[in-house]
Amino acid sequence: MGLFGIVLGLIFCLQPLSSISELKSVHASVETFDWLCWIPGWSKAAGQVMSSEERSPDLTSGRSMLVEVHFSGRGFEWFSVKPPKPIWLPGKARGITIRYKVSSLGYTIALEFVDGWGRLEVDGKKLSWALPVKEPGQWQVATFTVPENWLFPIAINGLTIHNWDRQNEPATLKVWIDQIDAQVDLSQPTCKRVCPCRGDRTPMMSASNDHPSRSLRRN
Ligand SMILES: [Ca+2]
Repeated sequence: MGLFGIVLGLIFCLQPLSSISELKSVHASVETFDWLCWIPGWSKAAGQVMSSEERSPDLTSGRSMLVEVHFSGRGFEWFSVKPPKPIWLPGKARGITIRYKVSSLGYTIALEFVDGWGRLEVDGKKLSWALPVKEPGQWQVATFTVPENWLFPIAINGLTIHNWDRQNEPATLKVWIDQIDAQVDLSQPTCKRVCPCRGDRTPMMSASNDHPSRSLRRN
């Protein structure tokens, strides 16, 4: 179990049962990119991942992850990066907030998820969210509202960048990604499923996130 899970476990253990139901909304920083970058996955485009000194302007310290993708201009290509392990979000994830900057318009940058049954797609639809890019070269902060009908808990499983709309254009795209936050609902029924004090084993419990940069704060 990673720091994230341990802290959550302590919160659950220290809460009297009568007050657990009041602990409904928790806001957590689940990935800062201050200490490590994600790892390249199965990709058709060439590219690399590196740590960058740049950071989102709403943060006062730390680094970001820079993904550089080289599209050849010879058809559909993609580049994927993944965290060392899926980042499981306990309870019901309500919102995922991410900071990012993209060097050019016209490309798809999608945050990928996996659901409680380990599925990457349901009914032919990928569990993903395409980051809205308004202006190239500008940091943005956007929040994804997680669909109510997903099977929880869910995990953040990576990022895929592709050139569907610019398949014939050779180009290098740079994407900076900074801190990801999650808003999760830990109401009573879900707490019963994940509370480590009771020895329950759930997907959240079995998937650790040993990331030293993860921190937790309660609203
Ligand atoms: Ca950072």
